[in-house]
Amino acid sequence: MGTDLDSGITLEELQLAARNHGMPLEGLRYDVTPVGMHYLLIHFDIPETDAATWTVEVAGKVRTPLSLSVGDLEERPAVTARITMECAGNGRARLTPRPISQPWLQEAVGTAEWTGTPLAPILEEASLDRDAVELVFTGADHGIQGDIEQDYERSLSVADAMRGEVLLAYAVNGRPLPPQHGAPVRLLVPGWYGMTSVKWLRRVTAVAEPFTGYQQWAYGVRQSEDDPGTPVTRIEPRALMVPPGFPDFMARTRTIDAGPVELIGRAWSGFGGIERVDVSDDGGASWSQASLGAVPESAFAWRSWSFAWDAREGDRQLVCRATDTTGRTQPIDQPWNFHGLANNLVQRVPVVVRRP
Ligand SMILES: Nc1nc2c(c(=O)[nH]1)N[C@H]1C(S)=C(S)[C@@H](COP(=O)(O)O)O[C@H]1N2
Ligand SMILES: [Mo]
Repeated sequence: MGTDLDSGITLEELQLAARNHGMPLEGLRYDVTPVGMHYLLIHFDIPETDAATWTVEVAGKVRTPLSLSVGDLEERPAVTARITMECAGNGRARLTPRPISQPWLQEAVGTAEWTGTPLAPILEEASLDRDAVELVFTGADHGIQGDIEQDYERSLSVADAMRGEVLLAYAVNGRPLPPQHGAPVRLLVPGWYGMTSVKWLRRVTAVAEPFTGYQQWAYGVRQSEDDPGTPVTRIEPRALMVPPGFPDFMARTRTIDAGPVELIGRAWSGFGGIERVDVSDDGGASWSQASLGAVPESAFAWRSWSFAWDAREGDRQLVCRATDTTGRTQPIDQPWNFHGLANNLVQRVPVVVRRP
């Protein structure tokens, strides 16, 4: 059937996959992902929220606690920024042995225009105590993970939370946030993997000790459960292409007529701009450089690329690989980690090129 995926996906993984959808790769065509095509990741349930009565509390180690309604946030200076978001678990389902969680293949990405107000001036207004080291962001969703009952919570150091691009967002692609993307207010941390951007944001708590909650631990690159590991932060570079030709319904393998074909795709990195994208049609034995689209206006948005492919008859395997301005690139063979995080293995697309 032309698929090399491990067939052992469990019903529990399928249950998660049906709730948390990815962006169909043909969505790479759009500069801004239509909201319904943007990937989704929701650990527990989408909570019931009411924008009319919602408040975000700023509390803990602050001199002036704040309680901000959605109206208060809308009255503050507004910023709209194009931001590519990706789930840290993207690619996990291709690892062997497969880390059991949301089984992303490679589609947990999207780019939206988020509107909100910068967090830094709000923290300045609240006036953090001198011993505050981190801000803990608490969502309204609640559940059990790793046998621990919890609200969804993540923290940032004071320095990271004070970065100018960090927003409390209340709109996406020009409309109020829909329930699944965090209505009525979410945190948005451009350049970082998605877990940091807490949805249904209820509380921002300044604390004097580093936060050690479950989700802070769970997003670490570690080799085993008791390995202290390295926290996942910024998005590793990745390029994806729109698979060319047409698919087989089940296997998704591609068929295309021989001749000139324009391959198109996007590339991004949370560490800096994209420097180059390389394309191979022989599984990575030989590479050519793709043409890059204009440098995006936003430092946190993906960059388009295209490649004039001469599709010769036979079985081909397309591969694309991004390199960012810091020299980070994508592995050809994936190193494994326990939760399958920050995994940016190159995309491989098998294509049957037929005589026209
Ligand atoms: N409150 C809350 N915030 C959350 C999550 C969640 O489950 N609850 N999931 C996180 C993860 S893991 C990701 S990848 C992003 C996904 O954002 P999106 O669904 O808007 O694409 O939200 C993050 N924020
Ligand atoms: Mo995620």
